[in-house]
Amino acid sequence: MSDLTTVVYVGLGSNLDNPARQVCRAFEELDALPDTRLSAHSALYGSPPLGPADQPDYVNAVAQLQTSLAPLDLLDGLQAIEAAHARVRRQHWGPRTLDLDILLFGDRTIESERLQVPHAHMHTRAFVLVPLAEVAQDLDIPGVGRLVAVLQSVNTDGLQRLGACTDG
Ligand code: ROI
Repeated sequence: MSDLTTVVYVGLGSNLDNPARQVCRAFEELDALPDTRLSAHSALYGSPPLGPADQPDYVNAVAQLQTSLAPLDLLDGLQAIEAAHARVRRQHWGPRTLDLDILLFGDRTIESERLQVPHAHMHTRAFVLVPLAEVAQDLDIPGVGRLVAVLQSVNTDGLQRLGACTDG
């Protein structure tokens, strides 16, 4: 295995089928991806749905990975984990069993059909930025600015720190 050189941040979200368990299992599954290790993760956060309000609240978190995978290979791995969790058909902006989004891939900017990095909406979403700040205090979001500055401008109403994963 080559050096795990790139630091990647992944946003996790779930609002179906015991969301906290979905997210906690996903931490372990991320750590088990080839050429990849989970180096840190945030606490779990409860957050009201962005988008249609007639869906359950979400559990959100952020994982920090070290990987030697190429971006699209990592994306394939994340999509395989999502598929393994998905028992419910997804609607656009509707409820989901597990969403895994690549937020940042080292300091790279990526614009391809399958992948946009930095994630297009990350800098407006408290449920991404607040857990991200737990695992990356002093980060620069390419094209956006410093995480600590961006954090000042987002509305954190309703975001609730739920704490760590528990066994079981
Ligand atoms: N809302 C919240 N609070 N958390 C999410 O992870 C989330 N994910 C989504 C949409 C439907 C936009 N809303 C969300 O994909």
